[in-house]
Amino acid sequence: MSQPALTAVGAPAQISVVVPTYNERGNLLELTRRLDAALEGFAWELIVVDDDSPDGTAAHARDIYTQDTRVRCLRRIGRRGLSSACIEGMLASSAPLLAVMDGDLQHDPAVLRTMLLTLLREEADLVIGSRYVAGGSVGDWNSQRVMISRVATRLSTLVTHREISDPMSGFFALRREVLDSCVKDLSSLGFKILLDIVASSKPSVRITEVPFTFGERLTGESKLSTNVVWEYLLLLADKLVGRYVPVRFLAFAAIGALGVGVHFLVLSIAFKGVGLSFAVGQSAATLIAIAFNFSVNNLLTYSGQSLRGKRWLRGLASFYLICGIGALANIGISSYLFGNETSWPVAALAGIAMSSVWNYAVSARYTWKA
Ligand SMILES: Nc1nc2c(ncn2[C@@H]2O[C@H](COP(=O)(O)OP(=O)(O)O)[C@@H](O)[C@H]2O)c(=O)[nH]1
Ligand SMILES: [Mg+2]
Repeated sequence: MSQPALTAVGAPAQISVVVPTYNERGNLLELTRRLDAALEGFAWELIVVDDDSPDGTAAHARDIYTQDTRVRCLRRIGRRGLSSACIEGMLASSAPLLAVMDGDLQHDPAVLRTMLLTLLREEADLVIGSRYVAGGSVGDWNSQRVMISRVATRLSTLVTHREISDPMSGFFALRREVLDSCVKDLSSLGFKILLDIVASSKPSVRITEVPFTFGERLTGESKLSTNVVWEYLLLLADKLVGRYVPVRFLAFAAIGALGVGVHFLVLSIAFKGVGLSFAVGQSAATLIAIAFNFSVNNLLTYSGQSLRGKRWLRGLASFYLICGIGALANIGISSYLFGNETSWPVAALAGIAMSSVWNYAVSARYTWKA
């Protein structure tokens, strides 16, 4: 039986511009104005995805909505992460065309118009605003940042298998189908959402680049954190081997190996240096190594959801408990194997593997609630 049609209210958006924000209050109004001017003739909407910025960006976006209902806001609590913000913003849209750009006006809305026209002329499925094709530029970056960007671009071909001059760009537009066909394969780690999409999309997706010059930030400051390099490596690792082993587990295991180093350092200072008993030294080393592992995992493995303040203390307590049970399981399994004719190194390794997987899986669930 056919359903009665809904009464049409408002024109549907043809294009959703997704803008991830963290402390961009001072830039939003001007961004809206410039989009309005640049996208004249398009039915557009702006989806601001704000990670609960302390400067009140989300509340400001809602204020702008009262004057211009094309401006919407998705506010995320207790989360950080540019890629995941962009993905969730795009998933909150129903428009056939999507674009992603920064909220600080370093990406010129006039270039966005060119990108949309390219999509509408059916010349491509994904259009990248590139700083590295003829006519584009990074603006006034220092030589170190240019060098890092160049190395990262070179590395990216490991996962994209395509010649793209600027796969690290945060400025691009695409057809919804491109996102729909790869969204379940996205890593959503770190800052490089375009690279994630290109690496996950089919070779048949047509990609072109249009030049643009990276502008000056209007107000506020860059959030480019010290974690970018680490998060970039996690993304590459996830794209290369994530299908076989969770990349977070690899990070967790690598940090665990560093923890062994910390353990020996503390033990040798306490036992050999200060002259405490072995049992006391070993206990102190164990407690410190677990705290070290917790802190580093909290910063790196779980950088998008790092625990702070009271939640940090509660997390540390749960991590002690989990690792304690893991150690008992380790001793139990390895002793059992050793008692059943397994050679001692193999028995020991099996115990370590077992407790690592336990510590990772249970702390992911209870300590970081990943
Ligand atoms: N939602 C969200 N947006 C972010 C986060 N980090 C950065 N952004 C936004 O992403 C865009 C690019 O970040 P920006 O600091 O300008 O990086 P830069 O241009 O490379 O210096 C800006 O609009 C930021 O506000 C984050 O953790 N969450
Ligand atoms: Mg910026």
